[in-house]
Amino acid sequence: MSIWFTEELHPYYRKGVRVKRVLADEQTQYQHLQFVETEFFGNAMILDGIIQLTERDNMGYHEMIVHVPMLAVGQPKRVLIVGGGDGGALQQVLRYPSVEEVVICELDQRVVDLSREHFAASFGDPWADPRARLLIRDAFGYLDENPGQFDVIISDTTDPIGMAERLFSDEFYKLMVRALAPGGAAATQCEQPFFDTELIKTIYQSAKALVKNPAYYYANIPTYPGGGIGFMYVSDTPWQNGLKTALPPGVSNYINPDIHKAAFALPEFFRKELYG
Ligand code: SPD
Repeated sequence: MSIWFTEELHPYYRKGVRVKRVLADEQTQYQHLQFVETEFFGNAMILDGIIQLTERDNMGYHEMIVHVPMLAVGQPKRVLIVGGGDGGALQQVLRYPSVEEVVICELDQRVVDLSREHFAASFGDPWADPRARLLIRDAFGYLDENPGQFDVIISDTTDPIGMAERLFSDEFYKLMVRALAPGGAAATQCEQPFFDTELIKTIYQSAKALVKNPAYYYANIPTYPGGGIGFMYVSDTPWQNGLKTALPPGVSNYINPDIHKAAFALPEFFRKELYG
């Protein structure tokens, strides 16, 4: 049997992966959740028809969204992951011996349960680490209740559609920066320069009003639209501080010092749009 899964996040662009079999398919309280085994990319999680991660190419996403702010801070102790129920970002955060607690604020328990089952071969079971604390709740209220608490915040979200749209708002960025400890750093899923130029510009302006050193960076992920995705680094601490810090113990498959630096180099059309 061979099935093509075709994603249409934008009405003018499609991409597809060949699927060997469907592993899970359910409507949760919040979304349509599917896990499939693909022919090339290993197991994949799809939410409301959009690929969130695959076993083969998630490392570009998770290593970059996690290590860039973690390395900039140096010795992060308290970390918050907004979303991230698949466990990929959590696995990377737990590589740091300095980390004492990671709070994961995820809305959908089923994402965690099924990811534990279908991504065990790639992520192990990061949820079993005593430093991980899962909260099944909306991040807005949690951020509001925890000013100045986190050395690093990682906003590991879906695309800005439906309930996730608020996670790309000025209100969210204000709450997130307020929840950072002095010198802390955040990184957020911040979409694709070709398809989402205006959204990224708006977010950059929000970030610029809140912190001294925001910057946009990019990673290659073949199963995302345009072959990659970007992140907004949000901090008073310059991201370049992280270049002086060694990667934590454990295997990195995407980030290295050259990639870390090069990720902040932007194509000219987009650099002009963002930084003028
Ligand atoms: N267009 C797809 C964007 C997916 C971003 N979320 C990925 C979650 C991985 N932990």
